[in-house]
Amino acid sequence: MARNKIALIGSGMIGGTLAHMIGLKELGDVVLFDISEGTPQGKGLDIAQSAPVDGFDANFVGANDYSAIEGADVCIVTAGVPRKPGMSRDDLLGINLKVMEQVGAGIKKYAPNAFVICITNPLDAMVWALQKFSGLPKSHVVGMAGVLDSARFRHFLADEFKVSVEDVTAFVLGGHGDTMVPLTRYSTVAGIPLPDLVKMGWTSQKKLDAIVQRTRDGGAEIVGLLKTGSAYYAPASSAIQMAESYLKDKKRVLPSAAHLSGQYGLKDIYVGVPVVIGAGGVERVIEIELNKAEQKMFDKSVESVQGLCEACIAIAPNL
Ligand code: TXD
Repeated sequence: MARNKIALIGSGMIGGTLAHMIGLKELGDVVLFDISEGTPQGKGLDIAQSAPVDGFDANFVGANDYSAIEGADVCIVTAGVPRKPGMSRDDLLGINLKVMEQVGAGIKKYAPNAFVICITNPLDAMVWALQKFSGLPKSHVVGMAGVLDSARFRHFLADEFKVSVEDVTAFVLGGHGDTMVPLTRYSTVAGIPLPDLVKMGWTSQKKLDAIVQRTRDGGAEIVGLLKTGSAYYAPASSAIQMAESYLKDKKRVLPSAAHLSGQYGLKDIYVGVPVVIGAGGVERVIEIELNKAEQKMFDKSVESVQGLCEACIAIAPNL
């Protein structure tokens, strides 16, 4: 059986990290694509030269022409520009929407059967636009944000509780970042919900609220520290968890920006919800009961995503 073929559309900070992690996990052959000449080729060659040391067999190709992604099983899209300090994710919309149009055309032409994971910001609007530009089935176009936001939440909680990150689960809904909806009653340490841990004196509600806010600001905190760009290690790890669930039909339950066709009372929008990812792509959207406070936060998140999509339509009326 031939190896999986994974195309990375965008070979910058996240793209290069994706390529390296895919090699180390021996998930398949990698095509690094970019408009920057030399970057994908150089990173591909460099990672290929690390393979004898780390013991993985895979082909790494760098390309500036979409034909190189022909027949890819998975496409992970980071093409576009990241934030600089002081910029919001939404500020990237104008530039990155045009990039999504080009990427959508390339995938439509050369990899129409791929499972596409979009990372480019503003994520919830870009993945919605990418699905429309590419014309791929909605089950095969998904956005990576919730796995990253919940990983940030899990890291801060594990740090607070001094327990293994492996025993902390987090449940987040909604748009990526500021309007993220962390569901503390569904987030647990070894199955013990956070509200119970507050009652058990493991932490205080005040500290928990601060952790939620720090998670919301997780991206901006790193942008402020790095100054030249945004996070790339945890975003790459998060996208790979989604790709692996597809390639190995693992049916992981992962928070992802998925297309809603009536779930949560919403239609023709992409927003962060828990989904099952398997060989069929996004196989199921999991609908949970929200209490009044959670519903209010979710509605606010949906509103901001809808606003971004309207801004996209104002720029590209054919959407
Ligand atoms: O959780 C999330 N979804 C976010 C997403 C987490 C972190 C970063 N987030 C966003 O990912 C970020 O705001 C950016 O929109 C993307 C990619 O971030 P990265 O840090 O990888 O940006 P880089 O290093 O600038 O890489 C982008 C590459 C770069 O090599 C450009 O040459 C290339 O994209 N690029 C293009 N490739 C193809 N086609 C076009 N038109 C194009 N324009 C730029």
